[in-house]
Amino acid sequence: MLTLLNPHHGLHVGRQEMFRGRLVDSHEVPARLTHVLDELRRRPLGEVREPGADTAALDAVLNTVHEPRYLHCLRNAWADWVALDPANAAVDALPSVWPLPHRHGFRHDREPANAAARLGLYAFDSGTPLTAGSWAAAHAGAACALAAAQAVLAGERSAFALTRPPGHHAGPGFYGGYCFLNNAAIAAQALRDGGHARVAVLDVDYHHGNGTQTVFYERADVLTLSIHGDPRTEYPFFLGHADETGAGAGEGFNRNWPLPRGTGTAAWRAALDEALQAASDFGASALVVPLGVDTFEGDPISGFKLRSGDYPGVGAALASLRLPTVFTFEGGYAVAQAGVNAVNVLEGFERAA
Ligand code: SP5
Ligand code: ZN
Repeated sequence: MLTLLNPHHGLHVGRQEMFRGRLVDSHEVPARLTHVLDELRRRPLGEVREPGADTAALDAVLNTVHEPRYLHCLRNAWADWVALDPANAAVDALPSVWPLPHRHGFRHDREPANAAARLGLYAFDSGTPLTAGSWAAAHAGAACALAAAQAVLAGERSAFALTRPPGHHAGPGFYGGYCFLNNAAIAAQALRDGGHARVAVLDVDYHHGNGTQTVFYERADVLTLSIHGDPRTEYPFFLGHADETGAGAGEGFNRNWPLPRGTGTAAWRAALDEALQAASDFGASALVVPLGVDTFEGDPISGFKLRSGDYPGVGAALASLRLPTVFTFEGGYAVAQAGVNAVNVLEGFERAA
């Protein structure tokens, strides 16, 4: 399996995230990725390459998945944050005021001139620190996702976008959940643009892939599937229920498997089998897997009970679809085990492929 490595991931270093009235240390740290890379060097699965610059293609796919004003805000967010007050350079940018939906009367069509307030228009939580290098890291990560899709379009059976910050919580015009640009949606869109008529996204991260669901919710050409902690008790709380099945032309092209905290391997694998069947019934000709390993029993912020030894079987099950497949690296906060767990999935996929 070809790996597309984000050489600039380390430019995004969140210091703190807001959690229950306190700023706590960021969970989404650079070492998550370096552990995966170290494990890939111990158990090589193929070439590890940095993506070349395909600026025009990247701009095109970014502008399809995300709104221009959102991209503009993100690109300039750090400079604007520091311009607001030079002292801001010493702290991460976090929002603290939000416009609730229109039914509450707030407007979303005007961007505040105040850079801190502006973040509230685009961020849906206060747990996603935006730092000096966040845009550079996320943008280079999107290039990895695009390059992974392009490699698959050129004939690779599979490719792995090894990048952070992660992406599956980011939507057309919003960031959150440690995510800024939706790498999985970018890969899926690139596969569509490259000629795959039907693309399935099967999200196995512990958290609901709300961003990806929202990007494709009214579309019939990309089936979005997510297995995750039940949003009644688990982040991101406000999306991810089983009755979200798509809208308009996309009706019937979204499915969710919310599972209770404490879910173990057997029940999780049963949901995976249903999701694989859905992808197969859909007639997908390509697959994108937002690969979070925060389903691991030792994850500090999650509640499923998968063990390291379960992950090769997860990879083998994904390979059973026999589709060209792009993996994007998403969550997984048991940092020291993230490498073993992620590479277990990929190696299990490779062996069964
Ligand atoms: C990509 C991804 O997995 N994003 C997950 C974002 C979860 N953010 C909310 C985390 C809540 C953190 N709880 C802190 C517990 C401190 N002991
Ligand atoms: Zn997650």
